[in-house]
Amino acid sequence: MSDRIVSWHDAPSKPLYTPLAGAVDAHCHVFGPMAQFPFSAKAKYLPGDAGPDALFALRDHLGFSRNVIVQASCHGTDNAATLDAIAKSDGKARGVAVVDPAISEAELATLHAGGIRGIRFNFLKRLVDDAPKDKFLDVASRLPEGWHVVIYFEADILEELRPFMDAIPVPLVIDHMGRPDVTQGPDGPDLKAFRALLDSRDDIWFKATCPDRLDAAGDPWDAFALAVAPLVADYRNRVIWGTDWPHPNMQDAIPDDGHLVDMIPRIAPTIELQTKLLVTNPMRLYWPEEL
Ligand code: 0GY
Repeated sequence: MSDRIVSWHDAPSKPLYTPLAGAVDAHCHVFGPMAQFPFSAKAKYLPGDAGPDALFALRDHLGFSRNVIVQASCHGTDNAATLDAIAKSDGKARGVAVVDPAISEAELATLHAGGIRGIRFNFLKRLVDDAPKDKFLDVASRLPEGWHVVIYFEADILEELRPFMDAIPVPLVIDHMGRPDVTQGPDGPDLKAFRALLDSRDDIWFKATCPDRLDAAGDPWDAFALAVAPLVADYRNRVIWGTDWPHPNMQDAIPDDGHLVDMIPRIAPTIELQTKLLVTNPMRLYWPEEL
């Protein structure tokens, strides 16, 4: 690794769509700043600094009220940067940590006090060296009350992961719908398999996120809109949305975050769907005590 990667748009447009009051950007990250929070020695990419000030400025620019900050792989299992951003958010951010599965109950309680409400298991080989299922299951059985597990995987290993996911005793949230090939359309094999997963348990949630990663045709990501809108409608009580800013490791086709926000009414065309996607559902997962 040499140069630090700047993976985000330097001047995102103002979206045409105005998010509802109380809307949550439920999938975003912070990087560093490196001088204060060095990246992991195992990081697969070395990003530029994208700290809490920039994240909160984007939140306000796009018209969101809150953030859920997901620990990115470049920070390994040291959640200090994520916790620092949550602490600086004035109660407007909570987070998802990545932990060493041997973490103690006391350390988990400290993360809870810092605003963490879930842990993330990342199965992308390009991002992490190993993903030990037995150890993941152990820590998943020891989480503080009300927490969930976020899982990031690609569509080709969904079936292989089914027994592992079945064994997780807390709610699951699937990043980017398990990265389906959206060009197959809403009834294609990848989304069919994903629907079968959702139908297997009523506590599996998902993020209707990342047209920029899933639709190679690019902005305005029509294939994504076509494939994902029916999923949002059919599973409206367990879907959330996020920008994915600062778009880890994106080097080509860096998305305009304003255009990402304009995807929302295309996948959630009614006020009811938008309220669930942006407000009620993320609040149920991350701020349930406020409902
Ligand atoms: C995402 C996607 C990616 C990266 C990470 O933790 C990470 O580094 O999540 C990716 O490269 O696909 O959701 O942020």
